[in-house]
Amino acid sequence: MKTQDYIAIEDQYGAHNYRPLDVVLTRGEGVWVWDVEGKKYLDCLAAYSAVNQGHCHPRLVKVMIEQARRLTLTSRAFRNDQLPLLEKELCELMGYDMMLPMNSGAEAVETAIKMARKWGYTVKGVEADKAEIIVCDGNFHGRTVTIISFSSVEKYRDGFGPFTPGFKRIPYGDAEALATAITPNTVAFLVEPIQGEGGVVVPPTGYLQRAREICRARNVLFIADEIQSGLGRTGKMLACDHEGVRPDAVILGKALSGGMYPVSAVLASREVMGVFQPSSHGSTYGGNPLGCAVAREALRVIVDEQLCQRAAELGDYLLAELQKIQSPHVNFYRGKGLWVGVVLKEEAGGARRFCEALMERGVLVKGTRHNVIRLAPPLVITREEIDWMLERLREVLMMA
Ligand code: IF1
Repeated sequence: MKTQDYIAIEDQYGAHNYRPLDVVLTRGEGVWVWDVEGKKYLDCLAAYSAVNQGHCHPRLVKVMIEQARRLTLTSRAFRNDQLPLLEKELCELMGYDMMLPMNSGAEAVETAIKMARKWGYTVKGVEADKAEIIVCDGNFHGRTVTIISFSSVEKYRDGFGPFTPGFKRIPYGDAEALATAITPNTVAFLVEPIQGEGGVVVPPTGYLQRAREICRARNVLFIADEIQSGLGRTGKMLACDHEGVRPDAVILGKALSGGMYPVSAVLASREVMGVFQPSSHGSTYGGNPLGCAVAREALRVIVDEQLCQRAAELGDYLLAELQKIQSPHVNFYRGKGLWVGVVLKEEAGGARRFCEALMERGVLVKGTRHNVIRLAPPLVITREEIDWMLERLREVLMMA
């Protein structure tokens, strides 16, 4: 079957909730993927940073296969011998007391929301059903009804009401707006240290630190959604590390399993995570031994291959080289680590045509917010591969 055959089938049988580029991938290795026609591409999206370790990392494939042969799912009605080890290793690596495993990122965000509310009622003393959580304009935390309830993007919400109350939105990057928005009923501030969907928006230096201080002073939980920004992408294990900020809770997903299998988690102190009691929360697949074994190895790969350091060094190089491209279409470049947004001018006509032109030349990227091209290759990329990508980017950004 050819590309068009697969597309025709998907058009007929698949829900049309995406408009992907017309490339049908069948194989991946490191930073490279191949389509069904045998054409090779450099993957500069890395499945929205889930594949920081590179496609089909041999160590992850090995653990996945071995664990699949041994035991894959017990449910949490029984214990398994992988979950305790992931709990210990992840908590020690990140410096937290406790963790709670889930599967998708959205589920982990929901978990953090439930945790914050329960903490508000049982520890902070907020009156029943009055808890408020503050979030930011331009946020992206997932697709559940509760999460889209506080999205500022109309197309994520349109037709899906009624929505979950209890959220208040403030401008991103504005710590004073946070101070003003907090009331005695505020239990948490939920924030992305860098906004991904928003177009790789890096907040002003000092913002996270200031927000952290405000939350501490006002007895509000500071919760960082590091699902996309965490695990090396920005050049540190957590994006909050750039400002020496330690959130009350951290949400992880995506690269926690290196693209093998969905694994997400919430990390917090004993005081906060302690609000969960038996039967108060859970998931059939959450904490399953297959996912846990893969996540343990995915974390070891990040450490062993020094992916944070690689992202920091190569990210600086990428941004510096990009800034040399005097494109008539580019407004400016921004980003941190191996996570860069090419912000196009309004007249450039949107990111899609540039993404398509790059695809023609063997580079896969995805636009966000219509006028930002996002570059986020697997962190195992080499300098030579970045040069290869830059050559093609130069060509495309200089076209008419
Ligand atoms: C899609 C965006 C990226 C996330 C943060 C939670 C989640 C995500 C910070 C939910 C997910 C995704 C999902 C993907 C597109 C994508 C995305 F452009 F939409 F915003 F990455 F930039 N928190 N991000 O970025 O995690 O439940 O999906 O596992 O197609 O919706 P999930």
